This record gives sequence, C-alpha cells and structure tokens, in this order.
Amino acid sequence: MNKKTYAGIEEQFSKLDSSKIVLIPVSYDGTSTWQKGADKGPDAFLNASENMELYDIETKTEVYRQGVYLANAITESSSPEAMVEAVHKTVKGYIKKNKFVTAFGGEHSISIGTIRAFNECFDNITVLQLDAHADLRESYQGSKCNHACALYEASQTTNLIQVGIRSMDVIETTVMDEDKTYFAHEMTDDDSWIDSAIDQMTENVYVTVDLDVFDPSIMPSTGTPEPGGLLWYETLDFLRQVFEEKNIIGFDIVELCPNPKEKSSDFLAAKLYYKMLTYKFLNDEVDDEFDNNFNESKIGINKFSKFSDDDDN
Ligand SMILES: [Mn+2]
Repeated sequence: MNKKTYAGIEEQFSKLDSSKIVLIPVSYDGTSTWQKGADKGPDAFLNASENMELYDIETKTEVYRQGVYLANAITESSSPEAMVEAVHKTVKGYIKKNKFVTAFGGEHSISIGTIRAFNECFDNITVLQLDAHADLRESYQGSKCNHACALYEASQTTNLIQVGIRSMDVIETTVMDEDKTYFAHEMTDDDSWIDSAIDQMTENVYVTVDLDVFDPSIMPSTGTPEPGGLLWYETLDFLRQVFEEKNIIGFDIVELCPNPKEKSSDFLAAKLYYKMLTYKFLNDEVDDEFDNNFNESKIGINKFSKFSDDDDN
C-alpha cells in the first residue's frame, strides 16, 4: 500500500502528533470461507475516501480538521493468531498515545485484536456489533481466530450487543445472549429496538461494523452477503443516537470485499467511516484538547508521561 494521507487531506491534518484520530488499515483475509478479497478492502476504502466530499451536510462540519493519522497497514498474515496479536499490540500503542483509534479491515477476525486492546485499556466496555452473522463460534477450522469466531471472546469478556443478525449455526445459540441480540427480522416490525439496545449499553462503547449488516442491495461487495439487511438512513439514525448518548471509545469497519465493477460499496464504506467520525466529534472544536479517557491504572502507565512513551507499537 502506498503511503498517502487519509482521504487526500492536507499534510497539516494528517500528522501523528496533532491528529486526534488514528486509522489503522488491516489487510487480512486469511480465513474467509467463501468469496476472497477482504484483504483488498483497505485500499478500495482509501481510494473511495479520496474521492469523497469532506463537508458533512447533515452536521455542517468537516471532521477531518480534527486530524486523521493514517497508520502503516498491518500486513501480518503468517497465522490468524499472529495477525490478531499484531492488531492488538498496534491498537493498544495508539490508545496509550491518547488517540481515538479506528481500524479498517480486512475480515472480521481482526476485531478480536482491536476489542482485546480496548478491553484492556477501558473499564466495563460494551461491544456493539452490527453484523449479519453471529460470529460466536468458539473455534472454527482449527483456529479461535477465524472470522466465524470474531465475537466469541467479546461474548465472554465484554457486554456484547448484537444488531442485524440473520444467519447463525445452531451451536451458536448456546453462546448467544438472546436478550442482547436484535435479529433483523424483528427489527423490521418497529424501531423500539433502538432505545432497547442503547438502554443495555454501558458508558464505554466499542463499535464493530461488519459491512454485511447492510442489505446487499446497497452493499453487495462483501464476502458473505445475506438478504434482509439494514438500509443507510436507519443505520445512521441508530449510530448517531448511540454516539450522542454513549462514550464511543473506538470502532472498526470490516469485510469490504471490493469488486472493480461495483464501486458503490467502496463509497458506502468510505462515507460510513466519515459519518462515524463526524458523530464522534460533533461537539468538539478543532482546538479542544482530546482525552480518550483510557484507564491508565489498568494498563500501568502514568498518564502524564504517556507522550514520552515512545514504543511506537
Ligand atoms: Mn462478522
């Protein structure tokens, strides 16, 4: 991947020191079982982002001015476990630098690493998963770091809330907490699921978006599309409310499997990422200090010296 700035923004908004936001591309597609190509997701996402308008009409803001540092892509692929550890270590490093950390995959197994890092740095976290698939198998095809297991660890170690689910194996019913699961077929009845899901969240919320949560009519370029998914504005309405009411500590977007003949999915992913940043920083002036509020005692560092902590990973 060529080193460039996120969305082609000017260099002054893309330096690590002054950026509040860090974007980590993770080009990994080692365990996908059907259509391959999620490793090409970050490049397609970045290309679409470069061709996107940076003024947000809905909020009248330009969130890129908060600064977005594009980290080197994580390309570790020797094993699913090694990839997860590389993601975990890199994410934790940027959290300790007081950044708002985001990642773009890659297949969903990358989120095992991101969630593990956030769970080690923040207290009492909720993981909000938007996904067509439950991803709750304890292991699959010999690995606990398979995409089919992406949320198993989170189901055991965090307050996991699953939204948009419409495909799972019967074995996953033994792991799933149905009270905190919002199945797609039930969400179409009315929108009371929105308040119900938010009521179940703790203050610190990490969001993982598997793009196959969207309906294939608007998001066909994903590894395992499933009919009956979410549409654009209902998803944004939900996310905006979550970002308003909770402290979003970070997020990832995964499973863009680009098709050169179908670019609209790349643009949906680009716009979704930008919208989520926009909602996060809606009430922050560019000159405001940013504090990601990680729990320094939990990870054993002195917050006042964290900027001299120079281990880059
Ligand atoms: Mn998934």
